[in-house]
Amino acid sequence: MKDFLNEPTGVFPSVCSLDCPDQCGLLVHKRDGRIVKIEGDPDHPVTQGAICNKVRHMAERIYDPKRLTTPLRRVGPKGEGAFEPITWEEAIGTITGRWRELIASEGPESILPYSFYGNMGRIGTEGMDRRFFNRMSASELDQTICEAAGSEGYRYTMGDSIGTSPEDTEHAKLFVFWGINAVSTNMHQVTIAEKARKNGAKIVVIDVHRNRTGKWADWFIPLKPGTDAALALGLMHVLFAEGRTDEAFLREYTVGHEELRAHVKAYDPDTVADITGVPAGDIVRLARMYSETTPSFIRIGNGIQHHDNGGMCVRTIACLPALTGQWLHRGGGAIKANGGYVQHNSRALQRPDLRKGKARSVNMNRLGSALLELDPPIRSLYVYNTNPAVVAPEANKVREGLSREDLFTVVHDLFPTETAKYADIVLPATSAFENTDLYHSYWHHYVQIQQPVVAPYGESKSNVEVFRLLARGMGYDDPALQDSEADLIRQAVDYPRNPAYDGITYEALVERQYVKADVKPLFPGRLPTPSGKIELYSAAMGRKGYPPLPTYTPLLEQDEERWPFRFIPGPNHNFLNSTFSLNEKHAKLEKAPKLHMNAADAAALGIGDGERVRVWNDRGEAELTAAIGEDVLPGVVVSQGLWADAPGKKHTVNALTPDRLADMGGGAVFFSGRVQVARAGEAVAEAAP
Ligand SMILES: Nc1nc2c(c(=O)[nH]1)N[C@H]1C(S)=C(S)[C@@H](COP(=O)(O)OP(=O)(O)OC[C@H]3O[C@@H](n4cnc5c(=O)[nH]c(N)nc54)[C@H](O)[C@@H]3O)O[C@H]1N2
Ligand SMILES: Nc1nc2c(c(=O)[nH]1)N[C@H]1C(S)=C(S)[C@@H](COP(=O)(O)OP(=O)(O)OC[C@H]3O[C@@H](n4cnc5c(=O)[nH]c(N)nc54)[C@H](O)[C@@H]3O)O[C@H]1N2
Ligand code: SF4
Ligand SMILES: [Mo]
Repeated sequence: MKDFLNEPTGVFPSVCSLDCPDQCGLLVHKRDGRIVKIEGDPDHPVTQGAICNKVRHMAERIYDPKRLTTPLRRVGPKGEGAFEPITWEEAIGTITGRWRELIASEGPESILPYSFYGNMGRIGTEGMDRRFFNRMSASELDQTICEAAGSEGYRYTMGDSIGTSPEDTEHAKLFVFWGINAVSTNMHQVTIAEKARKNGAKIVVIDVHRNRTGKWADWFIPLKPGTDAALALGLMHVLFAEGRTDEAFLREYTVGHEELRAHVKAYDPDTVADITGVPAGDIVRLARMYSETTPSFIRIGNGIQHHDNGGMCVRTIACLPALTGQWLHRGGGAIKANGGYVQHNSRALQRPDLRKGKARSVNMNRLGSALLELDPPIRSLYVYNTNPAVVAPEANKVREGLSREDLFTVVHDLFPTETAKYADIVLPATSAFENTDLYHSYWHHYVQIQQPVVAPYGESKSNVEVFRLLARGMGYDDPALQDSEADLIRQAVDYPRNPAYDGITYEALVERQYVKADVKPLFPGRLPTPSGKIELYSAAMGRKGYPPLPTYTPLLEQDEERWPFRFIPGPNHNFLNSTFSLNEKHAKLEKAPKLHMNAADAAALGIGDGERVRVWNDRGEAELTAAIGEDVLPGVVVSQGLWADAPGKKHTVNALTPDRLADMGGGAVFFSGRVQVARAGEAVAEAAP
């Protein structure tokens, strides 16, 4: 290990820990033991020194006076946020004492870990924590909140989360950004597209909101939410009908093209225009542009999969590059996610062998229902790397569950989040810059390391360290539960089954900071699908009860009379999910939690730009600031950002989102709900149910 901590002043290489595909290389400037500046590392081969505004202001988060410094014990009612400091010894003693009692009286499945990727470091998010809860045989969390539906859908078509190499896309001549707000959420893909644009490439954006990415496009195509599969099938209709397909590619590398050819006859441009709201002429024009431009590249976003039909939608769009043989052209094809290439040795890291028997699995998107309804009940919740009171669907149900007096809740975080307010014990977490951890991106192919640049803030501890302490407190004497960070990284990257890890060792990472995984081009070659080819027809899907061919199914909520607006509560530019929502600098940059609506809808409701509006449905309500214009279609409202509530102001948009599950993967359907909108404070007669 390089000892950066011994040098109080200097510039040190780091990696961005946030849940963002770019996973930038960083340079951390330190003076007298304190971070004074963070910038991009020009030596990083993909991100090349450019970073986003939010991480340029990261030091303000690290030293935010609100940051937690000691363990805390709750002294007021749940949800109020009244705590007193305690020692680590007391905290670990209280937690392990309660857990021993629960295990003796109700069994280890009464305890549920709840986590996500607030820090993408693998040993802290899917390493020592998993070992600990496996050893305990606690209930398991099904981590479905982000990309589960789309990943399963993409896998039916392509076999795994594998796609085009991002650096290759600089050769593309057409970029289709489909349901991704890349200017905010994948800025280096935008940088690469800009480079290609200078060589004549065109940029198409297909979205329900003309946000920063839509405004940057050469051609912005707005459509009705949840209708993308129909649009993709309409494009396929035109490609087949006009003889614009690459027949040699279809024969060599796909299964089911004849079935698909017959199937898409039903999706003619007029039918698809009715479904999607995209004019028939535009559908034909886009199909022609797509077939006439090589290489063409589709960046498939997360937005489309957060719908009732999200899995099938991603599976359908993922079929498109095969129709024109784009996978054989450097820079052509698609990226949904590339995490499959750099999958580390998760068995060695997580040690499922420490578990006794099979545990019950709880879908993280249904946390409220799980806390209120599961039998036998969950008696203890341990939350880390996530903020479910704000980010999980049906927030009011989640908060009702978290309010249960008989639920023993522990939250490990850097900040007193909304979720932490419901905790019995709060533990202070180190920031990523205070830890050692292993990183790999779900977009580019580099594996990276973080070595501690600054000492732990206050008494804060890393996830790995806390689980080592909890293991000791529980009397678990398995040596794997005391492994060092370096041990854990060594075990994760020692993975002969994935040849991409050849030559990637702990020592190489320490020495070089960025090591490229040895990723081979997908074609020519065999895909990890059952047939080894792109599955336009998937027998595996048929066996699971899905239509084996790509198919459009409408969203479930259709009661337009009662709830006139489809509600799309997405992320924003200056936060990372709910991270930064408590940091003044970032909240100021974002100004206010907005609701974008069409001018015609606003006029009909007498709402003026900048006015506060109430947004509600059967699940709950939120108060936002109206942003009126032509950036969304009539009948659609879009909010941006997962804000914390302010005194007297309900900003939690997930109070309105459904906790039903998507068609695949147990995924979330954040964007498939409906709402009503009115000026805040104005009484509105609701239509009878
Ligand atoms: N600045 C910033 N960057 C982030 C994040 C953040 O919060 N802020 N979050 C990170 C995480 S965890 C993730 S998963 C990614 C998410 O980032 P993206 O992949 O960009 O996904 P979203 O922003 O959720 O949605 C993308 C777009 O889908 C659109 N959309 C919604 N419904 C539909 C639809 O039915 N059809 C179409 N075509 N478009 C639709 C939305 O308007 C939005 O513009 O970003 C990561 N990066
Ligand atoms: N309405 C709506 N809801 C959404 C989405 C949406 O688009 N719309 N997006 C969804 C998606 S794609 C995702 S991925 C989820 C993400 O939701 P979360 O995973 O909850 O992400 P964050 O809100 O960033 O919260 C991460 C928390 O982890 C903490 N943290 C950071 N580093 C560490 C660490 O090292 N240790 C510990 N113990 N804690 C740490 C941070 O301080 C922060 O409070 O949200 C989902 N929710
Ligand atoms: S949030 Fe994304 S773009 Fe910003 S520094 Fe981190 S990896 Fe780079
Ligand atoms: Mo996500």
